[in-house]
Amino acid sequence: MTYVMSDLHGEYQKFLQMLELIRPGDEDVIYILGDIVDRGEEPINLLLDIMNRKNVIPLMGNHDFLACDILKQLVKEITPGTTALAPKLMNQVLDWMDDGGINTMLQFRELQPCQREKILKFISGFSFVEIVEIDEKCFIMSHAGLGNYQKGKKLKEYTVYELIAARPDVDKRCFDDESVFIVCGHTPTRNLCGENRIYQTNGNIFIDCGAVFGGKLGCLCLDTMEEFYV
Ligand SMILES: [Mn+2]
Repeated sequence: MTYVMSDLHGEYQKFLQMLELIRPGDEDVIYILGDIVDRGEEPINLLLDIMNRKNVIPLMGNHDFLACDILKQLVKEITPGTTALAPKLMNQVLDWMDDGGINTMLQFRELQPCQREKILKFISGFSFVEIVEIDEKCFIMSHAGLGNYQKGKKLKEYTVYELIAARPDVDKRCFDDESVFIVCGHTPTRNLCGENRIYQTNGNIFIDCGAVFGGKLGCLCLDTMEEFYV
């Protein structure tokens, strides 16, 4: 079976509860469509856990991208002789803190240098788009969907912004072929349909059910289209 979830945002306990519920076997694959870090309680424990699971495939979210970029700079900048950060980096750090980065930064700081390096390398390797074909269906997955969608535009032509940070047009059907679906997180479904549940419309499947915002962690099985919530 192939499962998808997204926007875990440090909700490590909910992730473990979801695994209890779906009980994936060695043959099963779980895609996490980005935003593993920031906002929630245990972003680094969650990353360390995911790193050691062979059947979990993480994709890049805007929070993961930003955290990785800033942490790489901080690791380089903060040496025993550092007394102040460059203003540009300082502003980036402050914006990140405003956007829920505090736990990610503090917990990252507790790690040994080799673990830090391993985590940054791990996040840097997240892919931006994955395509899965199951039976007659094709699922195109990314954190934010296909922003500024245009017919005929190749997947590799989408910018990082369009794949991890754009907001969706829920009324737009992108592919005429009704067996093709775009699966994404990033925008909580409560903002799209008024409820914390997986929302399907016009060939788009939105799966961010607001786990870190008092909603739920949702998970969709792409083989059966069964929905799971914790
Ligand atoms: Mn996001």
